Amino acid sequence: MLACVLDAYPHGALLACSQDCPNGKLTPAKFVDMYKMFFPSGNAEEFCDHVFRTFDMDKNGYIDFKEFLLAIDVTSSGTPEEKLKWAFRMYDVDGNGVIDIHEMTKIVQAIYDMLGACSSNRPADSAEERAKNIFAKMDENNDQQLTQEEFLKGCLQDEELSKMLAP
Ligand SMILES: [Ca+2]
Ligand SMILES: [Ca+2]
Ligand SMILES: [Ca+2]
Repeated sequence: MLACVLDAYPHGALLACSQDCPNGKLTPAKFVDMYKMFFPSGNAEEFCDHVFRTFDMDKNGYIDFKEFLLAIDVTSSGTPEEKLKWAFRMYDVDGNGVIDIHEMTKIVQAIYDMLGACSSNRPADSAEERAKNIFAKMDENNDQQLTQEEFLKGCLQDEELSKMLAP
């Protein structure tokens, strides 16, 4: 369901960056603009925040050229495992090294919002149900937290999950 999202990402970012960011710095506002070109009918802002946070490695508020290249590299030619590690960082909203159910729900909701009116892409279950299902599948030791290991293992074992979380 998300294949189009990350497919669109590298090319769109490249475009936005070369045209609008002569100083090589991609700001959150530019980033959202770029996403809106691909998802005009949905609300992409929240999802963009999460993607931006993931790519802004040094947390200085913009994506510089080096971060940008790294992002392009991972999203276009990274191994499944590398992509999943990036996805894990996106889902781990507070950066404490584990994903809890609230973080999972938040991201899934943001993805749903972005897909918006694009109803053919939008699954029938709610974001909360979806997040719970993902969690149940991945949380091996039932401690209500997903470690990077559980996340990677869960995705690599389940193609459908993998496609949804890190297309
Ligand atoms: Ca940065
Ligand atoms: Ca966390
Ligand atoms: Ca766990």
